[in-house]
Amino acid sequence: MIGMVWARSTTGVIGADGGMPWHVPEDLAHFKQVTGDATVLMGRRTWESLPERFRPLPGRRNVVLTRDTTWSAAGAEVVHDLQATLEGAEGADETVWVIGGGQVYGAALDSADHVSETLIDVDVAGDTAAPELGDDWILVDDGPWQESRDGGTRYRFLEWQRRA
Ligand code: VY7
Repeated sequence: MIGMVWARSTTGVIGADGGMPWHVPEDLAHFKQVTGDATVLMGRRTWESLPERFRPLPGRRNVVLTRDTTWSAAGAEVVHDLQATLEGAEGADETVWVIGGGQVYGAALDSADHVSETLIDVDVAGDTAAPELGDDWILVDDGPWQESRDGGTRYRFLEWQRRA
């Protein structure tokens, strides 16, 4: 299974200045639960965006995509070929969660069969967007709007699956 997990504003923004421009701790807990003990695949910029004490993301195999053949980081398994990595995982019946960012979501979209989306009800400026899910994506679960205990920002969880 190749899944993608992201949080985006209702206006489509997933990132600004190397971070996520809102504060919703419930989303971080959701992200941790969704990714479980699976492999997480991220771009090098997303790796750099994680707070240092959470790198690598604990309990998960952390795979980092970069074109830079000199790049390395403790706890990161470096790959340079996204398609080969995803095909290898599918062949091995391994679950991979693509966790960002914008470039990697775009490149992995056609290989993914599941998207776990958090909608954040904010209108913020950003420099990174989530890809559009086309007609071949079906909403299989939509949670209610909830209010964050920390600041009251509204958010909801959606689950999408690619039509078989
Ligand atoms: C943000 C963090 C940011 C600030 C402080 C802690 C959804 C997210 C991602 C990726 C959130 C982040 C964290 C939270 C998760 C913890 C580690 C610390 C863990 C995504 N819906 N939300 N993300 N972390 N792809 N999709 O990068 O993270 O999982 O252990």
